[in-house]
Amino acid sequence: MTDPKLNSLLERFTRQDRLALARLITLVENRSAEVSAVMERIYGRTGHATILGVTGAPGAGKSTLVNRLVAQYRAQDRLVAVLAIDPSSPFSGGAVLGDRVRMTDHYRDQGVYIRSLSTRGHHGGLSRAAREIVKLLDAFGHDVIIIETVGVGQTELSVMDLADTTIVVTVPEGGDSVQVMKAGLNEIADVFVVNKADRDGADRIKAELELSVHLRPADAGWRPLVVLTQAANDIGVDTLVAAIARHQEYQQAHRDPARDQDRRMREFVEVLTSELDERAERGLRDGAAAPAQIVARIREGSINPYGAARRLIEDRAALADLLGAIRAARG
Ligand SMILES: Nc1nc2c(ncn2[C@@H]2O[C@H](COP(=O)(O)OP(=O)(O)OP(=O)(O)O)[C@@H](O)[C@H]2O)c(=O)[nH]1
Ligand SMILES: [Mg+2]
Repeated sequence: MTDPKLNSLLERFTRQDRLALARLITLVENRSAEVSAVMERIYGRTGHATILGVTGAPGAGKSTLVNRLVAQYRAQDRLVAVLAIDPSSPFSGGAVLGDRVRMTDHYRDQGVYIRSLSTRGHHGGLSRAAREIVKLLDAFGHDVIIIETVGVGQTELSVMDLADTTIVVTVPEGGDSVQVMKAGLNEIADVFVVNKADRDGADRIKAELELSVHLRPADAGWRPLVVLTQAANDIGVDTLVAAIARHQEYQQAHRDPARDQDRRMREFVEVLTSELDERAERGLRDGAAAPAQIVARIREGSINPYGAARRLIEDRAALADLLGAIRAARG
């Protein structure tokens, strides 16, 4: 993409053109060379949104609940975005669970932006892509951003790191709270939801979760709240909204500068390392001039990768050439 094209796209983005937002998100999904420039330009507009993470076992009712949350925040006249991290294959059309809920209720509402991000094809860069999309949604002017993800793998969990408030959804069915503990979800929860409270055993799960919360040391900070909901019947969702608000107030009152610094540092390290990673890969692919001999020797197997990597890293000029190749390729 040429600079004027990118500029006009960004200009439309700042005028809250939803198509421009969609285009920029697609750039992130495709890991285009322009992503860093885009992020650098929009970053100053971020920091306004409240970011909620909703996670839990497949079929727990996360999407149903997110739908209800969207309705509640819309009733408060807030602009809402939903990012669904979708583990389903693009080919099977998401038929993981036949009855899973799609967030179609709000498709006509211009105050709601819904996007899904497939977990496939990110080569471990899912959390970076998710982070960048959240930044875009934030910079666009959304007040509330809800990220939905199935709490299974490590990458899905790392996405929850983006959230200001993490909501872990459980259900009364067989041993679900035990699964939650095993998956480490109890450690990241700010609010527990026991959904499908119309079914037997919801009170017992709630008591179990509350017990586990109370077993924490008194000085451990925020004690997660436990909320019963019936997302399908729109019951308990207002209580959940109140619990989320309480957590946010707690965080406001207990701002921890050290935690903010850590978070910024983590973000910087993540951006820096993946930037180096992507530049090196592109540089090698686009045939940066200097490391050509090394690449030739790698290909024929006459040098081992460790020796080759060390030589390249220690040769400042070659390294600069390799990492700079992207700029040359773009300009
Ligand atoms: N009985 C009952 N069923 C519910 C409730 N909430 C949601 N469901 C149903 O549970 C099923 C799964 O709901 P989803 O919202 O798709 O669950 P999910 O957690 O988003 O599922 P995945 O995204 O596939 O992991 C649907 O059939 C819902 O109608 C509830 O409170 N009670
Ligand atoms: Mg879902």
